[in-house]
Amino acid sequence: MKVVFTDDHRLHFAQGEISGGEFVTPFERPSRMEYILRELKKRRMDTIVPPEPLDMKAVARIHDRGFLKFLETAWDEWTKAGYRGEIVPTGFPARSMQQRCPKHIDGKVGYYIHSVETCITAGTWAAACASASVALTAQKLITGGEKSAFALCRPPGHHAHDDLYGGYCFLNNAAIATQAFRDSGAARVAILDVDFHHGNGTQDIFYDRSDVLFCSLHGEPETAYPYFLGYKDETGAGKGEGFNFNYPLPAGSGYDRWSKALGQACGKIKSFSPDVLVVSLGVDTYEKDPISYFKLKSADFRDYGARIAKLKLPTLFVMEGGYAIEAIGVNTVNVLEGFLNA
Ligand code: FKS
Ligand code: ZN
Repeated sequence: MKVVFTDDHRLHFAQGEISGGEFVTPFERPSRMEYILRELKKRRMDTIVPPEPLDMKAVARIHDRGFLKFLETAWDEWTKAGYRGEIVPTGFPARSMQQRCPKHIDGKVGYYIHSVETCITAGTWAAACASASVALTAQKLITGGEKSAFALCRPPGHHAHDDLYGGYCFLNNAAIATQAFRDSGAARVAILDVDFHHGNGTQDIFYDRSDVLFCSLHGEPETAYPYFLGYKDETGAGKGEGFNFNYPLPAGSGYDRWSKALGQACGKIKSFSPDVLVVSLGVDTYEKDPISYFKLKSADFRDYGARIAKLKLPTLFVMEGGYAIEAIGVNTVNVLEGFLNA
């Protein structure tokens, strides 16, 4: 399986993440990629392909123009306003307020963000673009005939809506690749999101569409980030009704429970009979993940990789989360190896 990757992800490394009222070193940090690369090398799965230059038109198929302009110019505007820290919002267009984008950078940040742990820095836009180009290059490999590919994306993407960033995500890599599959001839695309966190951005982007099926297994929104989306009764809207399936699971869920939900999601994917599958691959379902509460063991990742392979679909794996840094490589590559050896 070819792995698409670039070191440009390093351009995004915020100094801080707001967690428990403190500024801590972000959980989503550059070294995550080193652990994954090391494990890929160890298992000789290291055919690394660099991304092609970013096709901004493909990004604009998913994201709002004003949002893209904001991400591109935010750092410049922020520093020109005299601010010296990383970009953190102060006010939000909350319930009962106007949903209009203001002119001042402070207002714009509040308008385009949905959760404040995620800081923008000088290199964030370049890194987000590089990450999207990784996903698009891997998508092209599959459109060109590869059975599978791994887009080793960073920063991640599944929390990014068409016009909102947050949850460590800026551009929705999986959604951009999904739309690119559609635009290059695939009639139906299924997305399976196995990250611990609900893929709120991806769900919202395709919520009213019947050409893209979205299935997500995640911590229940009552007790897990992103808190405001991911309930079971969110099944799609309009034409998209019946093309969105959420499997929220309670704290402490182990592989037993999790793999039953996976079986249900796989059933939905089979009946949808897609041309291609996009897997939002987060390994923060691991028992020792510092910010999540499922209890998957390293061997379980191999097992579910093999179960995904049983769908017998061209499959694009897109990297999302995973914060138990010493195990992130083993768990990620276990999924890929389980898939390849099925
Ligand atoms: C820590 C709270 C952390 C934010 C969690 C974001 C999870 C991101 C992710 C992604 F795949 F996008 F990286 N709240 N006090 O893992 O879903
Ligand atoms: Zn996650």
